[in-house]
Amino acid sequence: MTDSVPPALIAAVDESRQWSRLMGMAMLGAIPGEGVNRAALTPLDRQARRLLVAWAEELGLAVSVDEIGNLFLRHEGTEPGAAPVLAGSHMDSQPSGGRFDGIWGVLAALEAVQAIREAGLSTRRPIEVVAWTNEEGGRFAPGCMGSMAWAGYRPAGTWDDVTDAAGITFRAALDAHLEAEADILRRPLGPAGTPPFAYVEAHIEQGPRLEADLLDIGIVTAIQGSRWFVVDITGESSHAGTTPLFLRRDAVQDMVRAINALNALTHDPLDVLRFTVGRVEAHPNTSNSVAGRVRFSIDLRHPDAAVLREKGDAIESTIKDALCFCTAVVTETFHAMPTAFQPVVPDAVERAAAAVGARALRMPSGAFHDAQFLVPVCPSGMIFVPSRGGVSHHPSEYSSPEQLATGAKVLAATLFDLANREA
Ligand code: HGY
Ligand code: MN
Ligand code: MN
Repeated sequence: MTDSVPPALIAAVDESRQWSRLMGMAMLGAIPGEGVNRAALTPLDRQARRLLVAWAEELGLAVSVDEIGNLFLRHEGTEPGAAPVLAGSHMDSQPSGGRFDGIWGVLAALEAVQAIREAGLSTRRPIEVVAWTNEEGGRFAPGCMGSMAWAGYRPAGTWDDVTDAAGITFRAALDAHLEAEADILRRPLGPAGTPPFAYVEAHIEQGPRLEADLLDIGIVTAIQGSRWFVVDITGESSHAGTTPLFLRRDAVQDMVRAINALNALTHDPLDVLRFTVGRVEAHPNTSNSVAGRVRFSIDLRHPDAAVLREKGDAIESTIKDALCFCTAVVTETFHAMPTAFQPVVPDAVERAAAAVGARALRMPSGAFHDAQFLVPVCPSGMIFVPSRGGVSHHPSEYSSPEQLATGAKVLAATLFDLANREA
């Protein structure tokens, strides 16, 4: 243990308290296989937030919410006017998600602040635990709406007309959400004049690297870029039994042609480029009608901006050249270029991991995170803990209580370091 981190702080991180809070959250939206389905801006999401607020208020943290639903829990420093250190992640899950993606980062930040206070330590700077709205983008696409709006990357009203599967708009769901949380102090959207001193996000790795290399901590240095598209293919629905092929304008068959062409466009012998079609909706979606319309999603990722630009910009023409009988409209809904973290936070994480005695590795993130949108606002960074089998976005996602406690200790040491820094 180096002298930069008070032993009392590390000792105050409570593995079983953090684990039982996580398991309490996992009950809200529990699905078979120990998974979670807790979409953003739903009653389940609000129940989880109320549980978090209750724990925060027990601790004496000041709770506030902004106009896009980002939730903040503030630990006061000895210099209240000093730029705060932010730490957190997201509370919404994938529809067939796990118990740790996002929510652990929020609870680890709460655990770190609680450990600082229970160790009898103070910090110069305030520390604000944050839960960003709609990171996953499962119900309302794209993801990271809360952090993008807060950081000014996109205007807050950008997604008002986005609808979920039930046709509810993001605006309507957000208004209902803010109404339900009208008792919580409202705060302005954004850094409100003084940017945070730093932002640190703890998150499960969602990949196999740390487990395979028998490591405890990932010191995240960068996040690869992501581009999302929605493709609407329009043909004509007709009778499956009576319509001869030469008369058909079959949107499903043309979608297959388009996806085959996209597979060729995105083929990467190095297996670095990630191309995924995860969502397909056909209309009228019956077995005995030729599909007149299809909507499918594209998720494209790469760590090199030039590759992401080149391949992403070729998607629309590749699709249109592949169609035989239908027309297509291609809409880009998410555009996040590869992002590198400034050295301040990764360096602090590295020192904290050493102080805690954790085996750590500097590594990039294959998943996107809210942290990437904080980079233009303040020095940002992330802490990874191992994921069993590298599995995530699946009910069997798992990290052990010990692994998560080590992550919370490194987060606590990192926050204590940053929150006591001068400039
Ligand atoms: O999709 C992602 O990369 C993140 O896990 N939401
Ligand atoms: Mn996540
Ligand atoms: Mn996720």
